[in-house]
Amino acid sequence: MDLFEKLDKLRQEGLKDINQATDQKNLDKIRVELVGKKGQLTEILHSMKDIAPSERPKVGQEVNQIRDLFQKQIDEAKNKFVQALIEKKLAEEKIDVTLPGRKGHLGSQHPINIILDDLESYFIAMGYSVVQGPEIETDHYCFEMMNLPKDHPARDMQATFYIDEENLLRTQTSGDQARVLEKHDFSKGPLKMVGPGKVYRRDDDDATHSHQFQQMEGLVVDKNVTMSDLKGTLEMIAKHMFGQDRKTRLRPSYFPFTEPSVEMDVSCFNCDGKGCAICKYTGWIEVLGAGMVHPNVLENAGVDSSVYGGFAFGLGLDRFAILKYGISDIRDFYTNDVRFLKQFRKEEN
Ligand code: FA5
Repeated sequence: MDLFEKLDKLRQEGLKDINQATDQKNLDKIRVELVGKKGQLTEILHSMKDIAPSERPKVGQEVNQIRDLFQKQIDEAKNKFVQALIEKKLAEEKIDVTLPGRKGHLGSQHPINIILDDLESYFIAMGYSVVQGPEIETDHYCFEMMNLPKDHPARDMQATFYIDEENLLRTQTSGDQARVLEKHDFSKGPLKMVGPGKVYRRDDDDATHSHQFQQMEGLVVDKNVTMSDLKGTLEMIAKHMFGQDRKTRLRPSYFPFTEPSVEMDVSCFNCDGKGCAICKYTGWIEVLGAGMVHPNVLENAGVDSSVYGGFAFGLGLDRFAILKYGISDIRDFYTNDVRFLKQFRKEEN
């Protein structure tokens, strides 16, 4: 068989092979065999040295034509495979837009966070700023700056988790008072802040006591702040939170950082003041401590107590939540029972 017959045979068989390719991989194999570097066409080109020089241009031309033909057929076959693959994918991944969508389940906000957000917005609207102090607090800010030197008997009022001599888990958010008082520039206006956060005490847990709970500190310092400003503020908070009908009372109390000091009680949600196990048969639940800022607290922070005075309060967010939602055990806030939390879920659409 001469070279032209060989080329003719290769053209026919090559075209047949390309037409019969089963998939892209198979087609690629055929391409390598026909037009690849070590393919049959290249082999024929190498054998040109054995033929008469006058024949060589003709053979070369023929080889080029066959290569172009193969390449064109291979490209067409490849396009067909790609097209078929796209169609298969489109058919498989078809979306039925008439199917109903999947329902997203909403989580619920923790009741204490609901109260916290509500109170924060309330105070912000009255021009207070919101500060956040550290949960691991120093003895210096938690007690000493608050007029509670070491060995002061009133330290027993708040059983403390000490980390070492100087560091402790804060028992109250009152340290925030000292921190902001130190920094406040009174030439720019009065100081009005609230400081919410977690606090810790070595208290025995019961229906209204937890060893970890949340407080919101409040502090207002300016010239001419009076006890009636404090009373008005506390009454407004209570009415805002519990409605007009809930009874409240202020009792004289003692805190080293305020003078005079008071505590506010709200009538028990469970017995409406008659007395029950939740309110320990008093008819009242204590929600906050407050008073007029002690001059020593101002002086300790470098504020002139002969010019400035103010009021402060520390309210128990857990107690607020107990009274607002009628919850009979504070421990429900910390056990993370989903059935309990679900009750505070906003309506799902
Ligand atoms: C204080 O912690 C003062 N720092 C409050 C204060 C601030 C007074 C500024 C004056 C000026 P007391 O220990 O009473 O005070 O706690 C304040 C509130 O935290 C209580 O009224 C109560 O609502 C809440 N509370 C106290 N102990 C617990 C507890 N173990 N579990 C849950 N809530 C508690």
